[in-house]
Amino acid sequence: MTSAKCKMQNAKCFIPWFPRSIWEPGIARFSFFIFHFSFFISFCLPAAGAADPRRVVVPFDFVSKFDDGRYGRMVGEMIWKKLARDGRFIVPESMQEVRDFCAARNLAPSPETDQATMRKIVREDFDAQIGVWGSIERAPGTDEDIYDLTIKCVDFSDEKQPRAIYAEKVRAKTVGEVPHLYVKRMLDALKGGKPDGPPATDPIAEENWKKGPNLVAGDFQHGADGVPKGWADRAGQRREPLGGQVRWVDETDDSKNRVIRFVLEKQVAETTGVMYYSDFFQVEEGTKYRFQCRWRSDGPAVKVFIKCYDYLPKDGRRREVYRSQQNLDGPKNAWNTHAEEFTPRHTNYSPRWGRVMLYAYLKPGAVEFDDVIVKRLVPASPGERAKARRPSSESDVTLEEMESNRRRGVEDDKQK
Ligand SMILES: [Ca+2]
Repeated sequence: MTSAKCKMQNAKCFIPWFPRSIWEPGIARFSFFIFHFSFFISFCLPAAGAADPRRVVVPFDFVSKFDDGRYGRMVGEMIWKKLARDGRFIVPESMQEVRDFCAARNLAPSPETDQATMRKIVREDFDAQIGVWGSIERAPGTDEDIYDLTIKCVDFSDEKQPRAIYAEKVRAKTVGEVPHLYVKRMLDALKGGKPDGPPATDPIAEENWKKGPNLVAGDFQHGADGVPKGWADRAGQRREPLGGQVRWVDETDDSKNRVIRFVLEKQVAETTGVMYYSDFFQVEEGTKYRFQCRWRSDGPAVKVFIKCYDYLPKDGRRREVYRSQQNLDGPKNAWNTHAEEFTPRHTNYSPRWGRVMLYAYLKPGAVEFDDVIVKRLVPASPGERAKARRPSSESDVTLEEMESNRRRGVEDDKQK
């Protein structure tokens, strides 16, 4: 009913570069697309929005300079098709219409496009909430089937705090990985609200994620003597007491919420960076875990390491034998959620304890962390449990690699 009214109104509003198909049946959805420059129908927007609660997603052609955009258009087309078929979101009527509209307005989203510009394109030009864009380029100096892929999927619904739904920058080893791995993950994140990591296909794992205990005290709400429960009382390369580089404070815009704030001076940002450890928690080799946290940065690059340790009697101490390095990517000055799975393994040792290391570096500024979660998803297979210390062919981390990782330590982390 409302949509019929809108369609009628839209029909009066002649927009020369739109093909006829946008007024065809079943496309009340497309009326979203042209609201913003149809002045006299603006009263339809809230009504139509209420009638269809689905969010509007605009996929853009990916940039592909190496073949003049051909492959990039294929990726855009593929994403559009998958979204259209899924039906959970409103999408433009076709990629051709996205293309025509972009061409008419000189819009060219690329991974380099800054957040404010993307927000304007998605919110104002397209009157949508979510944008998907990126690039795909043949990897330099490699054979033809290897591609550098960047995917960005951001929800701009909240004017002030865009939410990164998915961000990936990877080298795809085969062209098949693009649709089957990365685009699939992006779509799963979009549908399930899970920002990163593999799709939620394992019901037991998801049940464990929902109901299992958090292995870290990650909300930073409680503590004593200026130290949050479950976290170290010192921080940074020099293990200084909290209150300097790392502070346990109220969130700036929410005095009821406690967070961890890193404050990085230029000199520190460009050298050691700042790190902060959780307490140890028990892990079991071969068990799959999921890490998740919320974070916000106004400049520094952010990483998280989940380091796992074995106990070496001859050294009389714990030794790091596994680490999951997670690179957090998302818009600046906005709360982002990062989630990623990891499975501690080692060829010769048995990871028994883990701890989370929050880390920021590269540029000066402030980073906040909150709601850190580590949960057990899938237990180790019986075979893996029996492994003890016998070499495992499943492990892809050698002792030598772990050793060199350990030696390189933070030096490694500084180089993006
Ligand atoms: Ca909190």
